[in-house]
Amino acid sequence: MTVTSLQSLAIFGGPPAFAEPLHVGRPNLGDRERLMGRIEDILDRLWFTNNGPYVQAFERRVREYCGVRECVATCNGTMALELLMRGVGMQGEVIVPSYTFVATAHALQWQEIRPVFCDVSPETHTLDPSRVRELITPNTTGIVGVHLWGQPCEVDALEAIANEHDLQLIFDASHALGCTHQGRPIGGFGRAEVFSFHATKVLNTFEGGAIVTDDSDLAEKLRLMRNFGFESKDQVVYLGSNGKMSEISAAMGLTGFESIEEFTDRNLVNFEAYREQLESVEGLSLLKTPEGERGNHHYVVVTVDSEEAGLTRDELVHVLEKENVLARRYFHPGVHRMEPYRSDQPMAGLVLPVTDELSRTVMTLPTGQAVDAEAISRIGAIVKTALANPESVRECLAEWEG
Ligand code: T4K
Repeated sequence: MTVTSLQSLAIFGGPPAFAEPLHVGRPNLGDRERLMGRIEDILDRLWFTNNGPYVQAFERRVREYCGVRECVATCNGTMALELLMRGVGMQGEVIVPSYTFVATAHALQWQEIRPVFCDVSPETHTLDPSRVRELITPNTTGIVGVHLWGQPCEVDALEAIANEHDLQLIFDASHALGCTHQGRPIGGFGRAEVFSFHATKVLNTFEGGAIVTDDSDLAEKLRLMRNFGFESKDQVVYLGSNGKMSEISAAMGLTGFESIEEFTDRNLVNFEAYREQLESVEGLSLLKTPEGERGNHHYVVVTVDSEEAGLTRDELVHVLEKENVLARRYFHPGVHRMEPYRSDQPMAGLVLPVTDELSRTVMTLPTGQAVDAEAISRIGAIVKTALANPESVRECLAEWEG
């Protein structure tokens, strides 16, 4: 059902524009038959995990794709971050953005390393290097840059700061497979980078992650740490955990890689369709990939200026939810406002004005294979209809809440 008038909006009792929910983060699926063939093969071989042939092939594929020497595949992105942070010797304090998924900070805190929250730039939503400098103390051992939304963060400036102060620099590239910085694939920057292959990511292994690096000694250590520290049968030479990727996950990843261009092309087409719908709407701005960089457009990120638009981000999200468009308020309310950070660091917000503003004003819209131009045009019509009548919409939402 296409929304054409105020009264046809679902908040006023019209039928939802979509019969089924449209999610942010619907998994991308490659060729189902090839996946099933690989799963049959895994079942026939009775080799399910512990560095099997599919995991090794997946690691090779990631290495080629990112142009790096080493890839250590893991059971998820959070475990990859934890292993890497420990592997490079982070301790004491580490500087991270608060405007990220909570796992970036949890991976530090889990190991009793204090995340020191740094503000981001309003243009890119990634770490503001000038703010990073201000937060360095004698206890600082590292910096975690996040390529949020698949937008490369300010890699060169962060590298300069890390070199100057002798700090470990790693990147949380969970969103950034397929992105480039100055023509070089994300994956080869800093000491190492981490990808997430969670179901909601551009390429997924159901659950999964990987650490990529050019440092072979570090990779060797991480491989031991990923497998309880086993060097060979019965020989444990290191403190380790269980961070291994399973064969079925790797099969999913290999299958996804065969369609990766299709996934990113579709995201780009969707992004352009959203741009056509929303770019000229007063009070809305779409985050664009910086000039000269390549993004994967896996997240469609819209900032809502309520003064200009007439409705707040939260009001617009409610309108969309009633239409079965499940826009997300990533990354609300900012990690520093979540436990345990809210209690441990109650003053952190004082130096995070941009983070607070973004977490109040940003929403992400559905994209990926589950969305097409027709769906986006319907979403555009909902947004424009609601924003053309902000007072009536607000009154109606107040009634829903009442
Ligand atoms: N660093 C960053 C910057 C990250 O964004 C993440 C993860 C990590 C580190 C850690 O990586 P992992 O350890 O997760 O590999 C989701 C994901 O669970 C999380 O992986 C992701 N970031 C984050 C941005 O999004 P939630 O709590 O929003 O997930 P959930 O369950 O609400 O799912 C999101 C949407 O996706 C839902 O609307 C429904 C849809 N969905 C989800 C799943 C799991 C599906 O349609 N099918 C599915 O199978 O965190």
